[in-house]
Amino acid sequence: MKAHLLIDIQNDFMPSGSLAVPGGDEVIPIVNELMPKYDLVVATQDWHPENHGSFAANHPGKSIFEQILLAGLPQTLWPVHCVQNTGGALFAPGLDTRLIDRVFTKGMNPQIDSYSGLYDNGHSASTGMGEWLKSQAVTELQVAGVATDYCVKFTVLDALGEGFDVSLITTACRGVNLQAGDVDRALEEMQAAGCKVM
Ligand code: VGL
Ligand code: ZN
Repeated sequence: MKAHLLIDIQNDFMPSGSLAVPGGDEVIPIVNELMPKYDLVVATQDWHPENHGSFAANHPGKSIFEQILLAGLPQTLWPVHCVQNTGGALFAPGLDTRLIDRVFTKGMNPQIDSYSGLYDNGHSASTGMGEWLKSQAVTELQVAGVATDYCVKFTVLDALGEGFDVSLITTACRGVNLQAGDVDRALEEMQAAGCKVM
């Protein structure tokens, strides 16, 4: 079975959102057209409590994009984004959510971020996605969404680690590029780990 994996196609990652990914909205028409071609469509949703430790606003004196240690792990500080039950956390308008079979939320623990759709950044808790995909006999994943250099990359690396055959649909991914070249380096890292780049 082959699944389409849609990463964080949410308002706050669209060009007008609080953690805007340039061109993030351009992936929507592409994935809408692709979704019907898969046995299953699975989406992730970044879903943070207001007090989440990845928000610069929760660390007085710290700035957005600064690096800190959060419960012992390196953490980039982000603008407040994808807060549970706010508009910013909703799937972006135009995404045909009727074709999504399952949604996995991530990033609920205030003490640890979760870029990957499968595990938190410390690999201490599973979202259940990998287990569920295996229960559905899925062996092949084709990944699209945002951001290429964060949540897409870590989802791909974890999925490869779980033994899935993973391809990245690069035309349907957009990245943050906080530092010039981050997206290119992320693509190289994913390929080196065994991901096919389409
Ligand atoms: C993401 C930063 C913080 C992403 C989520 O979806 O790539 N990036 N939270
Ligand atoms: Zn987040």
